[in-house]
Amino acid sequence: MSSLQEIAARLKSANNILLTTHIQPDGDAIGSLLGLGYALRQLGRNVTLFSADPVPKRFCFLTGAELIVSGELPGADFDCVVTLDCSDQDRVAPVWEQIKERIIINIDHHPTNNLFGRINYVDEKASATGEIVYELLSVLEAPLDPAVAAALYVAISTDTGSFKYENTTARTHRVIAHLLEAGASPREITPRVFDLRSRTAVCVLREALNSLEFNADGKVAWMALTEKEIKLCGAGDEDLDGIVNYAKNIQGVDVGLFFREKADKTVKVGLRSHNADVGKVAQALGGGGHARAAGCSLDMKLADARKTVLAAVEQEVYQ
Ligand SMILES: [Mn+2]
Repeated sequence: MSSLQEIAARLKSANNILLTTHIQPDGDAIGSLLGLGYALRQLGRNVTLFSADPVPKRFCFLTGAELIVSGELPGADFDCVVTLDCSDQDRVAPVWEQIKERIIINIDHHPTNNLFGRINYVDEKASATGEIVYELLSVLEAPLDPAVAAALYVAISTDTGSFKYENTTARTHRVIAHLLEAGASPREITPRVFDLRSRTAVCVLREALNSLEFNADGKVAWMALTEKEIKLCGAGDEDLDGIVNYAKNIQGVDVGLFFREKADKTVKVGLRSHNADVGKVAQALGGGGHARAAGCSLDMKLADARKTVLAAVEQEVYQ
């Protein structure tokens, strides 16, 4: 494993740097990208920010979000590529062929990281990649201005579920304290990132709640949406984010499930739990994730997917 000092030295000597992150970027992906991007620009480095998928709307208010290039990788000759929050090559699949020969600096916090970079810095104890970027900036002696602070605040607050998940540590709060001192404003950020919902998202949530059912003596709650229902609401991926938590957070429920029929007729399943190891269940069904947050895709009819997953989950719950 490399050190942040080594990474800082590389970044200071590189001429043309590409910063990129994973497909379907989340708050940690975008926040880390912007935070490191600005700081390197302030240090006079030539930096390109790239995300294969567009920046989700709720992060577009962040200063510099419009500078993130998405879609096609601009054909410049990068001598250094930094991947942020990516556990393996698949997470940067759309550009992997174009970047694989470059010096890749892999900065991440996923325990499953396969160290695909030439230089790897993976800190499993960090709540978010944004927390590592914060440390890298202090090694780089980059100034923390309000824009950098806001970007890193978004990275850390989203990956910790607003400081509620078990990855939240004392170090997380110390970093956040510095970000607030540097000008990050929860009052500006929270409504945009966490609270605001599009009408489409609320419409599709209503449909999902309408489908709510319980199994295993109320220990399992599940919701399901057909492709037709999703289409009628005009909902996209972003609108379906977090719906599964409404099932999980009902009193007496240990496991919440959300089944979603895709256009290709496969069924995407989100699994969340308080105690049961749903990661194990998802893995047995060809998916993956963490013990209390996992997912899988099943190539079967919605009703069959429901039966299959419910049977596996019930076995886990009654263990
Ligand atoms: Mn992350």
